[in-house]
Amino acid sequence: MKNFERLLVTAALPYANGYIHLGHIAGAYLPADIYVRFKRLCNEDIIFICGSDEHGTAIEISAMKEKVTPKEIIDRFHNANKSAFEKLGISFDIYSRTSNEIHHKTSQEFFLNLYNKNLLTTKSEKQLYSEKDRRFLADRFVEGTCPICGYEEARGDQCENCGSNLSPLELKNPKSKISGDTPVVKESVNFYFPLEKFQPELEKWIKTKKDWKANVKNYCEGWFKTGLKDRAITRDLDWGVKIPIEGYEGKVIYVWFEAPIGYISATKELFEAKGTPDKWETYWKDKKTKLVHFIGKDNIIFHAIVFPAMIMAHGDYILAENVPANEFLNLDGGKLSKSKGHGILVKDVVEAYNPDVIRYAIAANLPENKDADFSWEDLQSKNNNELAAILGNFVNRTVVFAQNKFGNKIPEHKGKTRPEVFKYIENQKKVIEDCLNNYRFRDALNEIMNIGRAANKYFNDSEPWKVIKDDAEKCGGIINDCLEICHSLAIAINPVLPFTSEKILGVLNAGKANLAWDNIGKPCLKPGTELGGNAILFPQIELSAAKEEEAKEEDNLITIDDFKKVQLRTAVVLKAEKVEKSKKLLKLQVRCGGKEKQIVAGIAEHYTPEEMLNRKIVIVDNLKPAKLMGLESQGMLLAAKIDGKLKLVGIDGDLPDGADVS
Ligand code: B3M
Ligand code: ZN
Repeated sequence: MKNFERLLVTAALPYANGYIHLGHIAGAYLPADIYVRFKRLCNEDIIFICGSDEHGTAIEISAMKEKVTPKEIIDRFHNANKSAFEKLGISFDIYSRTSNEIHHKTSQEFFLNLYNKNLLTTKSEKQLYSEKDRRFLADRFVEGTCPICGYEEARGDQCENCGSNLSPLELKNPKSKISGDTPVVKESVNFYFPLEKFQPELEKWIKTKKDWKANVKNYCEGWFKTGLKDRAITRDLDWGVKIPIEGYEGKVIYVWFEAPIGYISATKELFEAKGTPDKWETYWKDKKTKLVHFIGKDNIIFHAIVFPAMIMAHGDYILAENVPANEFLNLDGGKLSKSKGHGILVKDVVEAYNPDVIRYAIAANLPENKDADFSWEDLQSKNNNELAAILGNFVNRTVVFAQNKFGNKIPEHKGKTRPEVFKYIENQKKVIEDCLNNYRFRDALNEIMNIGRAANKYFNDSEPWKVIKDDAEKCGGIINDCLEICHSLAIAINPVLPFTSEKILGVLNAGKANLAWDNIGKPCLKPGTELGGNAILFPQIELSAAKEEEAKEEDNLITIDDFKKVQLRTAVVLKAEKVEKSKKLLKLQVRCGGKEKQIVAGIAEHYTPEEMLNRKIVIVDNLKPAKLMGLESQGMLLAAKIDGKLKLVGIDGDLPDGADVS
């Protein structure tokens, strides 16, 4: 076994082009977080790096579709994802972004390093170029007629009608998706990374990795068998890291070449913020650093083959010690993952559930060796039958007993020795360590819960409710034991359930002074300490609530008849005023056909009364009246919301009020 002095843990950089969902969490972020939190408890020197991957065609395409800048897209998703991770307790030391200048600079330096060593080759290829857009058009920026089936809206890379793989040059009547311009064929030169040349070195390196997971090793061996091919590492695109060489204007470094360099840039940024800007080098250059990449299986090729080859080519940086990639988590048999529904997005789920319950349900079901399934029913049953029944129950019964019989204080432990269960816990500590060190997080969690099971058994077997009747001192010893076990549990579960760990420490009034992995199984509490309030750690989750989440996903399609129940009409605003003592509400008087009605709407932070006056809006006319701040509202107006900004739904052209909208 090699001895390491510090750890550098990375988790795949999510594209800032969509919201992260539970599948991502199971693939990389939760296992990484459990690992990192465990190592922190062991007092190891460790940093945890992540951030948004903000380049690539997908982002440019999204921007084009929404008619906004790529910057708007990445800002939206970067912020949303950063906050979703935080709410789920994923404890990155930094969540950086690849649009940061430091990343552009670091990637360009990396690129130049290889270029100056004459490692990069170039190839000239015919590509479509639009004079009007003044740029080469990447596959997905071209549309035209499929040469196979005649479908007129075939994409540059694929025909969605007949499924054929295409190249933009094969399309008939190609058109730029940006401007509609007809492109011409031009030669374009791009850089290639000599991956083929690195195959022997890579194979040798991976052979030494005896402890890599089989799924990762097999995957790499598959690639070696086919033989690695050189890869284009630049693209004719606008959005991305510019090629730092004259004559290559209008091209960028391929996103998959620069994204992993993002781990290095983010480390630089982290230490710059800490005021020790040179320290990043120890983490990336000293052989005593253990580098671990947590990723989902679709990223294996880049983290176990391409990035290591880039590092070999560069020469100054350390190689990964492990790449513990997970398989996929199927969300409700694939149903949820396919729907774009909100049910599985982290940002939504953390609003609906205790984040630790989500963490538990996923950790207990991690797709470590094969794909796994997640369902709301499972989450509910894990909460009620495991978290509440084992962990919550033990803490609760112990604390309630101390409250009722020992004046809410930690009773003294007068006996000389501790019962057997403490030996068991000390041993469990080693068992759990072994699982965690070997990236077996499901097993680790099960062993952690076994401490909870043993704890309940100890409580039952010792029968404190009987002992109290004739030996208060002995009973005090038992409850002291149980409170100490609560403390051990708070430490052992901390990597998986950090919020709950903190709550238990609060109940014990123990503070964080003894929150160290080594204290599992060791008495740490001070007798006489008043206990904090008793907490129900895991309130029951009703099946119906879990089911409803599911139902929302399944039933988000409505029939035309459902829709027809809603009477949408145009209306004109005759009067608008602020509602006293409310930041959000405006009181509107509107005319809708022959009638006038009052609508109280939550738009005051987005529109002033003056802006509303005489405006044509769309309202739900047949809404049951409701009272808001004591004012009757006889309808609702339609507005669209994104990122907290609200815009009224408008009307195209000149329609009178009272018109039906359908
Ligand atoms: N953004 C792909 C993904 O989110 C990519 C990972 C980059 S890690 C350097 O699956
Ligand atoms: Zn076709």
